[in-house]
Amino acid sequence: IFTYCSMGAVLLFFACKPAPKLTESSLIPIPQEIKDGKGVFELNSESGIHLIGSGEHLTWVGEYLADRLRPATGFDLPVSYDGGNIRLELAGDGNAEAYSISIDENQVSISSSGEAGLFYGIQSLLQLFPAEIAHQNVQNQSWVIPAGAISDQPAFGYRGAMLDVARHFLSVEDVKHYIDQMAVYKLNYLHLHLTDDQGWRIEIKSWPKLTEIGGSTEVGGGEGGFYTQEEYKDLVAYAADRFITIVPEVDMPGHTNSALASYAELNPGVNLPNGKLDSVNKQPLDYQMPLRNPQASELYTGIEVGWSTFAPKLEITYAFVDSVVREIAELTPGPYFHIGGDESHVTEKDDYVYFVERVQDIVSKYGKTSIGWDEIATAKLLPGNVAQFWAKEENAKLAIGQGNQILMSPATRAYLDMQYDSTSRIGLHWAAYIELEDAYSWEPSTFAEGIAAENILGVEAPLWTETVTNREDMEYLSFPRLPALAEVAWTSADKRSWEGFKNRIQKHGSRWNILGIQYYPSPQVNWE
Ligand code: TNX
Repeated sequence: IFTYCSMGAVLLFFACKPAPKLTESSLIPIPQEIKDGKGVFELNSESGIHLIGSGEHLTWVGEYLADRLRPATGFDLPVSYDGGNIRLELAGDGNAEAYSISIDENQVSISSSGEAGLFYGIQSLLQLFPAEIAHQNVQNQSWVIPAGAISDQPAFGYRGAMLDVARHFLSVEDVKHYIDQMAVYKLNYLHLHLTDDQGWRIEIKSWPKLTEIGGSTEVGGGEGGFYTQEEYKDLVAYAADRFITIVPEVDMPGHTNSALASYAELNPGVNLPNGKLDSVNKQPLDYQMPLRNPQASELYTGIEVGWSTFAPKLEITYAFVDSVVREIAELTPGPYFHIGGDESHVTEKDDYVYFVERVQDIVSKYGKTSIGWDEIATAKLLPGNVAQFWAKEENAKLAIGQGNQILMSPATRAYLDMQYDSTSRIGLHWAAYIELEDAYSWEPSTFAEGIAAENILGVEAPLWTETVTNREDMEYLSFPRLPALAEVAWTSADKRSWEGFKNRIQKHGSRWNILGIQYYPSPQVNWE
C-alpha cells in the first residue's frame, strides 16, 4: 500500500493516509480502460491549466475546467498556453470524442484529437476528485486524485435526452440546468419536443399566432410560454459550448392542436369542394379557403393523445410546414430536424404516408436530416433519415429494411416519464414501471431481434411532461435514471454491470446533494 502526505492549509501538520487507487469507483459512464498507477496527484494553489495544440474553443474548454475547480478549492488555476500541471492537449486524429488521461505525482494530462474528447476527459477527471469539489464555496481539505491512466471512447455517437417543453413549458434556466447535467454524463444531443396539442413553444416570425395563441397555455391550464428566437439561439449556443447539439422537434401531422387552434386556415373546414384539384398534387388549392370555411380548434389542456391532425390534402399545410422548418432550420447548426410523426390516429393512412414524404423533402431542402418517431418508417424514408424506436419493433424493422438507422428509445426502458413503481409521486405507467435497474440493465444492440449494433445510431432518454411541472419534478424522474441511460449509450456492454453501476451511482448522490439536485433515492441503492 502506497501512502501520501498532505499539508492541511489551516492545520499546519502533515497527515498521511493510504493512497487511493484509481478505479472506476466514482466514474459514470464507466470508461473503456482504467489502470492504477503509483502515488497520487494533488491539486494545489500553484496548479494551472496548460493548453497545448490549436483549437477554436480550447481556451473555453480550459476555462470550463477552471470554473469547476475554482469555487471549492479557492485556487487561481490560471489557464494558459505557457504551462501548468494540468495539461489539455489536442493531438492526433481519429474519433474526436475519444480521450485519454494520465495522472502521476507531478501532472495530469488529458489528450484527445477533438475538443469534445477533451471535454469528456474533463468530466471524468472531475469525477475523480472528492465529491466536495462540487461546492460553490471554499472547502478546507486536500484535493487528491489517484495516479493512473484512463482511455475511453463512446459506444454510440448519438447519446441523447429529450425534454417535452410542450405539455408543460420549461424555462430557459431549467433547460440550461438540465444541459449542465447532461454534460456531466457525456450526453451529446438534446432533443426539444417544441410543439404538441397543448402548446407551441418556439417563435415563428411568419406565423406569429402560433406562440401568441398556441403558446398561451399548457397541461392543467397554466400560462404556458414559449422561447423567442433569441432565447432559442441562446439555448443552442449554451448547449454547443458543452458539446451538445439541439434537435428541434415539430410534431406532425398528429399532436398539432396548438397550431390548429392558432390558425383557422390549417383546419380542413366543412365545405371541401369536390371539383377543383391541383392537377399535379391532386390537392385542393389554397384559394378554395373561403369555400371550406375553416374554424380554429379550441386550445387543449388535457393529456389525451392521438386525436388531432393537420390536413395533409391541403396545400396550405405544406406552405405552413415550409415556413416553420425554414425558420427553425436557420436557428439550428446541428444536422437533425425531428418531424414527430407519432400517434397520428385520426390521419388517413395514405394521407399520413404522403404527408411524411413531403415533409421529409422540405426538411432536406433546408439542409437537415429528418428524425421521426418509429411510425414514419411506414412511409418511404429518405436515405440517412432516422426512425426513433419507442413502441413498435415492426416499424423499426421497416426502417432497417429501407437501409435507415434507428435511435433507440424503448418506452419500457428509456422513458424517464414512467413511474419507478406504483408509489412514485408523479409519472405515467402505460409502458412499464421502470426502477433504476430496469433503466440500466439492457443493451441496445440485443434489445430486439433484427436491430443490430450497425443499425443503431444511438440511444435517447425522453422526458414527457404531462405530470412534470417544474425543475424538482424533472430531477425526480431523471435522476438517477438519466445517468444510467447515459452509461448504456456510452459504455460497451462487456464493460457494464448492474452491481458495478449500483455502487458507483451512490457516490453521485453526494454530489447531487451538494448541487441541490432532488433525485429519487431508489431503494435499490445504498445512498451515501
Ligand atoms: C406517448 S412516445 C407519446 C407522447 C406521450 C407519451 C407519454 C410518443 C412518441 N408519443 O405523446 O407524451 O406517450 O408517455
